[in-house]
Amino acid sequence: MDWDVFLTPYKQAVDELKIKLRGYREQYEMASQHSPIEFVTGRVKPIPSILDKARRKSIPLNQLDTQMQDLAGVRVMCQFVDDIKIVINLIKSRTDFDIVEVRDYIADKKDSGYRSYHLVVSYPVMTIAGEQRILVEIQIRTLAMNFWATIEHSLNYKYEGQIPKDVKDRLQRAAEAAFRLDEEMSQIRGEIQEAQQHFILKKLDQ
Ligand code: 0O2
Repeated sequence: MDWDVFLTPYKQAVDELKIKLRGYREQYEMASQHSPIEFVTGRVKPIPSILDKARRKSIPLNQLDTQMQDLAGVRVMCQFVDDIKIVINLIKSRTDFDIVEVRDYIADKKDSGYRSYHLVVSYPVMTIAGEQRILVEIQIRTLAMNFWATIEHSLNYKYEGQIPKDVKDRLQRAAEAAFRLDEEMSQIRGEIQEAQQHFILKKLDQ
């Protein structure tokens, strides 16, 4: 298997989607509006991780393109939980790719404590041989969700998937704290917006 050849369109898809999604942030900035997108990252899964996941999930290497949906991954970070819905709607309204699957781990968090909204999209990459459809997993999450997931991911790596019970318990508590942080921030934001509205109405009265 020539990995470079196989993964080249995946890299192209990640690069293009990063530019497209970052473009929204620029537009909100230009309009002096709050951007629901804080920042965007992306990666092509490293070959050792692909081989590892293929082994774990019994995916034949010749079926990676259809069976492994996150070979190409793009992550969108938001400040507030409400921003996630806005980003989902922006993505759903696009006409340059199709959504093929949705996994809502925010409404339905994983046992690990993981929260994030996943959209799998079929993205057309224009190759010299014509259009090639590439599956890309777009993960949308708040900064707090991302903080938790990043730490949990590195612990999983460190303990090779066998996180000790006491660390797991701590991670559960940390996940709850991250959830509460998101709630507190949403409330603070709501109060700020209310105060701003009040201020605008008062000015109009004058
Ligand atoms: P990496 O290193 O992030 O590239 P599965 O892999 O079985 O959990 P599936 O069906 O492949 O699930 O897709 P799903 O549920 O969309 O999850 C794939 C990706 O979501 C993972 O990629 C992680 O990025 C993220 N994710 C899912 N569950 C967890 C979790 O419990 N903790 C953290 N930190 N991230 C999670 P990979 O393949 O793990 O690899």
